[in-house]
Amino acid sequence: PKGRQFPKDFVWGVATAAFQTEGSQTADGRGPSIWDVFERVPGHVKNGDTAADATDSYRRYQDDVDLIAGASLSAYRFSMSWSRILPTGAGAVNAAGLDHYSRLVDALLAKGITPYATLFHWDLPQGLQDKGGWANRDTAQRLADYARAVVERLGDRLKNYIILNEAAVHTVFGHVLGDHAPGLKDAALLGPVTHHMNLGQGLAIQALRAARSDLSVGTTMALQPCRPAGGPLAFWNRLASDGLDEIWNLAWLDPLFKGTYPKAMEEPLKGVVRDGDLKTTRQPVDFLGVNYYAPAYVRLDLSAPSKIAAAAAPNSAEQDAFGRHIDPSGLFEVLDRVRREYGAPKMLVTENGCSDPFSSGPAILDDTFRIKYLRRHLEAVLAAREAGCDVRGYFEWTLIDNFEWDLGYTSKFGITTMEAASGRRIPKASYGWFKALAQTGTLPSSP
Ligand code: GCO
Repeated sequence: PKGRQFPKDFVWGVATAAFQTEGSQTADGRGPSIWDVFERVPGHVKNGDTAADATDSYRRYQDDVDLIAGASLSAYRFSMSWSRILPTGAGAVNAAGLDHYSRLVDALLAKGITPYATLFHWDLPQGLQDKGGWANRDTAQRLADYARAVVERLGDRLKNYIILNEAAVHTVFGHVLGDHAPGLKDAALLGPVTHHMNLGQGLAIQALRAARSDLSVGTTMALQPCRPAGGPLAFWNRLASDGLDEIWNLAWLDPLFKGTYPKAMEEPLKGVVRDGDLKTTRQPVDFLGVNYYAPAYVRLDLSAPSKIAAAAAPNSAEQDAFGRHIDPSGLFEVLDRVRREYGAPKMLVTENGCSDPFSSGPAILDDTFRIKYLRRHLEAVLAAREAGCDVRGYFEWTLIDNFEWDLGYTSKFGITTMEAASGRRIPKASYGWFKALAQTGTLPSSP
């Protein structure tokens, strides 16, 4: 039926990130990133797992490309490792690092797959962290240098760029809560890190545009509807929820689309924003990348006043194995909010997916749980399109079970998995399901 039909030119893809898949951490002159340092500290990553091997995708990139082609997908979103290209984050470009991405881009194009490259998916060169990382304003310029190095070498073939991935996660989990690299726990970093990433994003967009006029440039945000818990503290829960919404969503949307910051960022940004900065953060983009997994449920935590917010999901909420609450209406909500409040930009869902409850044994290949999750979220995409949202594509997270940050290899988001001993990739049921969808554009109504 027509109501379940995606347009012919809808972009179907999968997404991955360099650190989660590549391995080969010292190959061809790669310098260390903050995640290399962070993952080696006992207690940081579950089971002491590291991404030293990951899915071996640096060496097996052709296998990955073949899988993507085998699923009839038209696009691949991967990220580049900054410290392969600029091993210390500054100074001379490492041509051997760029060679790898050049080979990957060529391999994709040879199969008719459009590459979408994310420049920063959380793996800052450690050399830049040693100078303060994103708390240091200078890092914004370094991001622009990196963008320039990439486009000079690859811009003739690589046309789609995503500057940042989920800067909110990197800021809050990496610098305020400490669960992610660089592992800092300092609320005072919220303002500087947020602003310098927004500034760097603006400078990088300008650098790409200056280098070529034929690029499609965007950025990717982790948009989450923030939902207050009810009950006797509903009024306070609403305040906490609105505050989180400003820090998590608006602190990224507003500077890019409007050249402003929301009220909750006023104090954290004191002394950080300089004259003219908000002209730089406000850049026209060719698309906004939206990553969506779950809403954030919020209540004011009176027992721990240092926290502004604590989880407060309804007991009834269905969860994936990651502990995320499954609610496709949240995807509709964020897409429609961007349409209404930010000038209806072209959007791509650049990540959506779930962690399967069956993490081992033969059941892992029979991932009906994932199929159902994807199907329900794609219904939300169709509904958003019907409501006027200009959503042009959908990238499933992720191509292959990989290194899930602080959770190591325990959390599995892939439509394929890897046989550890051989490195062989094995498709799950969802791989075949997604392939049929990419081929027909028709969303089935079950499971
Ligand atoms: C994200 C991350 C991914 C995660 C995914 C699953 O951008 O959140 O891009 O790296 O693996 O979200 O948790």
